[in-house]
Amino acid sequence: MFDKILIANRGEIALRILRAAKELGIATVAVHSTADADAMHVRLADESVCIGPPPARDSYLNIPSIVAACEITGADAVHPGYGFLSENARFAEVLGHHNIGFIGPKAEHIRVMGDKIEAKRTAKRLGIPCVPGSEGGVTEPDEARRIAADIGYPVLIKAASGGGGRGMKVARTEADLETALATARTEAKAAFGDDAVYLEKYLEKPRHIEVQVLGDGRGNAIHLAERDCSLQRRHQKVWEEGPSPALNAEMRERIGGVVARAMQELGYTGAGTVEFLYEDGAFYFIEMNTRIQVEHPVTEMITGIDLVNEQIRVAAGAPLSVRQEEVRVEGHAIECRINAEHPATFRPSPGTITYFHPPGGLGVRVDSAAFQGYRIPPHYDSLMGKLIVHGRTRNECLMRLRRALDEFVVDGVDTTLPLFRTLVRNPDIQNGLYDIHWLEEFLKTGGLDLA
Ligand code: MV4
Repeated sequence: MFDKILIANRGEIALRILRAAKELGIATVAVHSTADADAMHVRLADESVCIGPPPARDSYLNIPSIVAACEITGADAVHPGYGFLSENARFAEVLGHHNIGFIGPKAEHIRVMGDKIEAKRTAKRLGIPCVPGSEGGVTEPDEARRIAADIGYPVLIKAASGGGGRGMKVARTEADLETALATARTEAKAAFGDDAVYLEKYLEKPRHIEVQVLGDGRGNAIHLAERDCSLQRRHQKVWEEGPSPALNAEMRERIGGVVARAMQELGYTGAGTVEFLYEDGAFYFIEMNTRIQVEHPVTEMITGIDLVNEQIRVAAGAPLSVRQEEVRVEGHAIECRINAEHPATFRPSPGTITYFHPPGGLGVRVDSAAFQGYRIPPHYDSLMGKLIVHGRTRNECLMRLRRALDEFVVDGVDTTLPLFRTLVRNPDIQNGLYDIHWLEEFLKTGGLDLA
């Protein structure tokens, strides 16, 4: 097992990793920018190293600084969290060259899944159902027209280096296609330095359902059911829950089994998420994330399995602590991302938290690095904390969530708490009847009346 882990991240996920390391008896090193000198992750770690000025590219993304912090402190592994360097294959390789463990998958798997064309090719080869579309990249209008005529309109053009919704273009008819292709390629080149794009059938009203996996890199891989992350705004998840209100136990077993077998064949190491669009009873692979995700507590609450603990164990060469037959989904969990943003305009609201009172009680978890007196710096994302609630049924979970949201007090900055207090009382949400467009539609049609 590792003796000392360096946490190459900040905020709530840095705390989450600290907790897992401490429970394993592993010493911890925090790194921080000058803007985060008084952050909670720095205070709670055994040691800390300042790695640069506030902009992430000069600190949390600075590979030489982070490697130097490992050398100075004698850390023998790095946990990257999510975002920042978590899906940077070169970072994983550089750490390897310095004999430092990377708590994540093999660099090769990060790289494959980072290229959405390669990811889809790999998924297909492993027997995971994919959205109908081009076999690989598309450059020529004639080729695009042939494929689109075959799969049928509308079609979607996606950037190979995209992901997370950036650089997508819909073509509703053949008349739109040539322009959509040219625009998508130009935008992809500008945004990612790579003009490779591919074509897919555009699904009009799917849900976003993602399967959590864990692999030991030595031929054992399991699934931990799914999360439904359909409630998003501008490709930012807002509310995540598991299990999905749209699936029954049989469908869950079926897709989970397909994904676990695929990851077993791939020899995948650590935590990963296989993302699907789900429409009319069918699953379509879109992407795979090779990191721990923001919404991982939803899965922890319904399975009781500590995902970060498992990540650390397998990275150190240990087997998973749990077998597939031992994984049981118990009850229901919902996560609300509490951002320091205006609840209607979503304008970031950095500043000092003058009062902070998180909710508590049975089935209530708050993952946050915030505290009374903390000054939220303006340099990073606006996630202030996550409220995760568990109940024996979805209805119990919703009732408990309503209570927990009413208990949560944050003064000094705007937060998205009022949005959640409205959502938890909405009939469509209560009935689990929503797709990937529901939230944007709700916000556009004035569903959020904060008067
Ligand atoms: C799609 C799609 C419809 N059809 N692919 C957006 C983010 C990226 N991960 C994939 N995305 C989509 N891919 C096909 N073939 C619709 C979306 C999409 C979306 C997906 C998940 C959650 C929210 C979304 C919001 C808009 C579009």
